[in-house]
Amino acid sequence: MKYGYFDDKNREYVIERPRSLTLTGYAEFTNHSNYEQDQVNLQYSLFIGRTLFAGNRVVQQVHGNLDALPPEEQVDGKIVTERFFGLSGAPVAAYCGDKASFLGGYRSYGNPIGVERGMENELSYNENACGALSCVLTLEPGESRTVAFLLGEKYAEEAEALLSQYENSAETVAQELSALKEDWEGRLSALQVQTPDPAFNSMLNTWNAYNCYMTFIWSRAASFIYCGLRNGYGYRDTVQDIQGVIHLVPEMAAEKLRFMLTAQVDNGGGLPLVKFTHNPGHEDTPDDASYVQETGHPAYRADDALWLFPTVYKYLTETGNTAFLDEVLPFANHGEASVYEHLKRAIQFSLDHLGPHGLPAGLYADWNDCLRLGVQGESSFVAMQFYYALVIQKRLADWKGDADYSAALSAQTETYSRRIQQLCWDGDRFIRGFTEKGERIGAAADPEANLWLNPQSWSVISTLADHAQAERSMEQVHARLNTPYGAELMDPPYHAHAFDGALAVIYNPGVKENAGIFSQSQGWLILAEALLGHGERAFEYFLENAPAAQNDRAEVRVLEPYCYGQFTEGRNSPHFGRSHVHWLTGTASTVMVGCVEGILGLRPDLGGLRLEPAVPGSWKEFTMDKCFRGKKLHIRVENPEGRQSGFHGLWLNGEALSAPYLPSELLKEENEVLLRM
Ligand code: IFM
Repeated sequence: MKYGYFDDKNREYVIERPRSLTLTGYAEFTNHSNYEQDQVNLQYSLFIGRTLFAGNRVVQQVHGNLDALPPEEQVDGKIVTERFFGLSGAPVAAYCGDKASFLGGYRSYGNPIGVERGMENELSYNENACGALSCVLTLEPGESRTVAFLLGEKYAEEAEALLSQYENSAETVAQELSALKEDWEGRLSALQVQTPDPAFNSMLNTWNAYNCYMTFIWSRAASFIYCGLRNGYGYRDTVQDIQGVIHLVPEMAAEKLRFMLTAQVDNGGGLPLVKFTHNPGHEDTPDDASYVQETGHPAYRADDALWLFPTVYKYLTETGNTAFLDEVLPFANHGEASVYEHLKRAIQFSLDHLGPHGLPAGLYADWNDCLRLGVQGESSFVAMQFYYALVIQKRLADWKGDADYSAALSAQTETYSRRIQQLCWDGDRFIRGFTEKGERIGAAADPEANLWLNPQSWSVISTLADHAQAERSMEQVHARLNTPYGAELMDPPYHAHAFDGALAVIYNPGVKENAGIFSQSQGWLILAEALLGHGERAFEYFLENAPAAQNDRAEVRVLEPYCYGQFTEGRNSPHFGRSHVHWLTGTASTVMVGCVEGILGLRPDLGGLRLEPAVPGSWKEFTMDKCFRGKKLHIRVENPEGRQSGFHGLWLNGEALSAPYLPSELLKEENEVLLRM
């Protein structure tokens, strides 16, 4: 008997008889809403759950035995919660509420018995729960039907109401999907670019931006593979993560920035850990034993508050909202001050904690968690951050007309520039710092870890390095640290010559801080090369590490092809190129900044927007649609001679400007900008 035929024109098999299809939807419930409890306290979390069937849904009750409590009453802070997995648009034919019954013994998600042989309406009581529902649809030839599976945490009445909204699911689902798409397009629309490189476009327009939203919301504070559930936000991580979304949602970024400013102690230092229950004005600090005991953080970290400078500056220059500097915000412990004063105190904090060479003292650690130079140790990375803080603060002081302070900052900038240069330049590289015993770390003669990435890129970002130093040290980076998967954090890895605080030695060589390719640093590298006008190098560093550019070696990288990971295993690992710790990584924001400010050259300052792209010579033309201070910019960049950087001409709405700079007062609501390189 013939049931159909092959349609040559449309290249498809056309079935001519009705077909019955069984559709099965499946979702797993956690036992407990606190996933740590769920993982490690099974003697409790397994025995509070059960599932039941309610016509069109499997309901999981957590603490279901408390259903006799009068409203508003709790036992040990607990009440019944209900999650559901429901079906709308077709009657349920069979269900299952027990994960083990659904999968079947010695089976996996690839061949669940509940799909292969059908479900037998089992429920769970003290087992791992799931929601599985099937329906049988009979379709005439050419007919299509849509049903919706819904997952939620709602009590019966609301769950019913929600499910009933999807009875005619095709239309509702299409509407919701398009609303969701619109919502995301809105969040991503403040910067959209079209360059000749599809991986760059995909990362910058969508996936890197999405990754930045994730880190912005969660910082690095909730992950199965990143510390589990932490008890608060890391200061430096969170302040850095804000940078990734400032160009997209500046006001949302400002809210978080305010929050982080209120986590600054009145001595200017940042609280290493900002509790989820943070109560500005009333917090203990690392000077109090209670804080140390509660958070596990024994001391201030030298770099925490210094991250405020680039982040606040990015917000001010992106928005032009310099009134932000005058907003008064509380300190974490007591007192309050303007944002400008908060920044002054951050500088003072570093000045109050200088080490024996007169550089900011390491305190507990710098950006590198595995580098303990000691309380009196001195990190060149922090010294450069401090120098950059002075440079930024001077720009702000000049903007505010704070002449005496500006003069003091000028003098300090000179002093620290000279000091860092004298102490940290080692002929062809900047060293990594000094331990409190006075050992120099990262010098050319060291047997291990004699070249470090971050001091080289930060010497450029901070504007400390002179041109010759920048060229020389960045060349060293390329020659010694770069690999097809990105640049290693240092080389050679620690093994037999680690000093006392070189905690990186605990890791296998080529892994994490022990000469892994620490992807966050790749963002600074992209930025540094772009600031030097080296478009080819900046882009090479982008491509090496960009998820979207790894599809032809996905089996090596392993991580999802759309999100950044914390690190990639380096040359010293047998799994060179394999990446780890996805989503919650500072890489998202540093690479975003490296691409936006670096490669695309969109560099706002207090008066307007500088346009200084640093791109591969093969990019002959590209466009950028950007919202800037409420105005729309349609920027076309032409690069007929295939340059990596440099300025030939700029036209704003047809008028020629003399520099690659758009003063904000010249901008209209909509602007056509042509930049010729
Ligand atoms: O800077 C740190 C960060 O705070 C936590 N993850 C690792 C980074 C580098 O050590």
